[in-house]
Amino acid sequence: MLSPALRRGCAALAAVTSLTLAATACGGTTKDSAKDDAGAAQSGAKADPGAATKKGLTVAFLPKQVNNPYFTVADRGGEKALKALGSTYKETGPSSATDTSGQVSYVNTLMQQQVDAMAVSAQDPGALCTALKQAMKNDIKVVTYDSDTNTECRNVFVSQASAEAIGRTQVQLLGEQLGYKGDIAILSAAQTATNQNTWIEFMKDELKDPKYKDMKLVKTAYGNDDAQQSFQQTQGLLQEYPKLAGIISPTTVGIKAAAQYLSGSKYKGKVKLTGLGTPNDMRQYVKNGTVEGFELWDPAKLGALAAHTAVALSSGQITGKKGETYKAGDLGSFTIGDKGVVDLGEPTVFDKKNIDQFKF
Ligand code: RAM
Repeated sequence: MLSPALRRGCAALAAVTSLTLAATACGGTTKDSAKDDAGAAQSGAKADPGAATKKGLTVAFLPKQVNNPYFTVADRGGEKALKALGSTYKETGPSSATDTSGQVSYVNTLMQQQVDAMAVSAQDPGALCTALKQAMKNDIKVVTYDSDTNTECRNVFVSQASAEAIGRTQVQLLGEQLGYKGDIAILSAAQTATNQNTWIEFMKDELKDPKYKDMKLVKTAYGNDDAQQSFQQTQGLLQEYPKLAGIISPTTVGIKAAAQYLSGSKYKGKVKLTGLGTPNDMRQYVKNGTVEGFELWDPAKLGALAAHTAVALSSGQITGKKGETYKAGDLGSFTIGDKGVVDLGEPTVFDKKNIDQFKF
């Protein structure tokens, strides 16, 4: 874990004073592990940065949930990148974000099919480990993207941005919107989700800052990345805490459902809502005054970076060791950081001034 001093430094860098958040070198949405360099630890191989990029590979995307529009956009980004690299894309995965055993069976099937690499967004950090380790033993490269497993169970984690910046800035946004006063709640996705849980830890740490002394986190609810459950959970939060002042929903499914509920209720514009959403989903709620501002990264770029990382691993250009650098097409060059994590970049804050510039 990061030292408190480093965390504060990272938080300062990520202050929401501009629309684009500052990049931090503070690590991604990853689980701690004794091993620092996951990929290298697995293979013992040496990277050859000059090796030719292999063509004709098959790279499978296994998202948390196939019918989630966020993953549709992300995986399409992966598909486009693989096509440009001369490799084949496939996608498979569960339709529910709480089907952890389903995700394990998909890993096993992909292993039997002898894909060259897989990009996985983990529903649960531990559940997938044994299957992913087995895949790596069979010389299948494993990239996690969006939501990590434990570090020793994959070669590289492609993170959307620094987990710390994502967590802290959502609290900073809500604090500004609330004038730093009132009871707040979190509406998360699945209770096991590595990414959401890591962000929530940073949210709680951010709330320890004295400037939030009049803001109290009263509850964390789970909508399981299901529209109906998220809608009902929002309704339940307002019933349980009628004086609730604000909600943070760090999931594209959750924030959309919460906005839908608030927008049709007496709480519209009164209960503040922020979190992580896609501009396409949230545009109407920003325009009708339900939501002031929220944030996200470009999911298509996350998918593309996962694809490039998988191909770089399969080509031997990288092994997953800290400090290794590789090219990811139009996205530029990336360097692997601590615990085998690569950060895509910086999240963007969307509000009524800029939302029309973003079409995803
Ligand atoms: C949902 C998923 C995903 C998360 C986004 C923000 O689509 O939970 O894992 O990264 O929201």
